[in-house]
Amino acid sequence: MKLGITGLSGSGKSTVFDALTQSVSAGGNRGEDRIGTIRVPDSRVDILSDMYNPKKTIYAQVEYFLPGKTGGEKKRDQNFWTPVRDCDALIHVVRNFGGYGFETPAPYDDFLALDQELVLADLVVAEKRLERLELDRKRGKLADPEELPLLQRCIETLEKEVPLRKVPELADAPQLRGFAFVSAKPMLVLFNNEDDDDALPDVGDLTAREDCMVIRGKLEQELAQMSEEEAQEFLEEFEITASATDRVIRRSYDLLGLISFFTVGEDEVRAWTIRKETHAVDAAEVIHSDIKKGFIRAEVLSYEDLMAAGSYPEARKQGTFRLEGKTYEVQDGDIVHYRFNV
Ligand SMILES: Nc1nc2c(ncn2[C@@H]2O[C@H](COP(=O)(O)OP(=O)(O)OP(=O)(O)O)[C@@H](O)[C@H]2O)c(=O)[nH]1
Ligand SMILES: [Mg+2]
Repeated sequence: MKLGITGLSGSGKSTVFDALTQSVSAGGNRGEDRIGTIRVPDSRVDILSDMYNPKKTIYAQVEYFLPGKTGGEKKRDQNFWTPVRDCDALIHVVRNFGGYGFETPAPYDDFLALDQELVLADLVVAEKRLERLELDRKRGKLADPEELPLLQRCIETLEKEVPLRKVPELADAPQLRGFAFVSAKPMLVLFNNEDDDDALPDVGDLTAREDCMVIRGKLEQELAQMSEEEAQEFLEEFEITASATDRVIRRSYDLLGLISFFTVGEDEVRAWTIRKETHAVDAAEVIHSDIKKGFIRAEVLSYEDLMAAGSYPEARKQGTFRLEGKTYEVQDGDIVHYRFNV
């Protein structure tokens, strides 16, 4: 999962990136793209690892991407959005702190302002494509008959200043996937609040592809650089229940409809990330294409049932262990052993 961090200039993107990736920006980030790979905290993996004592324990991973070119707002052109086009979702950082040298925060206005930039960027792409299709038509070249009406609907939507993620039929249309529209990407809005403020500003009605939460960027950045002991005291003092990393990852998982399943053994305990409702045979492919090809059966035990039984053999005795076929929908927390044939 790759999450692209975006936001108006000075909203706190670099600060939030440091907090999320527990890194220190060496004197700013002028011009350099930054990528931070973070393991997804999951206590179930910790417990499975204690149980199996494997040679390797591998957590699921999330990548945070912060484009180096933040540009002044006026300098942002099409190229500005190119680097985030391959991200699975956008994290939109919105300034909601003031202080010396800062204008009074206007989070809702700022949120809309950046959203309009996304809308405009997509409008340019869609209109270019429409021109191209018309040219092709005149030359007698056949196009996908479904693409044109979809594209026209995109343009109508964008002209109304509505981001495509608000219209699920457009945001999900396979014919449009190739355009990687930025306003169609799921968005997690992070309001970057003052240290002593945890109120959530308004963003209007949210759709399934949108979510928002408060982060106190500066505070969390400091927190990310503390020792565990120091951090614990700090968490209590500011009544933070989980670090920003944990909270943002969890919300991103939900937003993208992602879940984890596990493989366990003496060699390796590992978490794998899939979308909800993925069939067992497709989940196999995440591990290796051979397992999908030679799929026979999936042996499945839920994490809860394993915990209740205390051990794998005991779960087998209790009958909580199941044999599932290709079309079984893998559930969050399933422990899966694939039987396959190559
Ligand atoms: N009080 C307060 N200040 C913050 C917070 N987050 C960031 N700042 C300050 O706001 C300024 C801008 O933060 P950056 O993280 O550099 O913002 P940015 O979005 O990366 O800025 P550009 O890269 O220039 O677009 C810095 O001086 C930060 O210290 C916060 O949560 N509270
Ligand atoms: Mg920055």
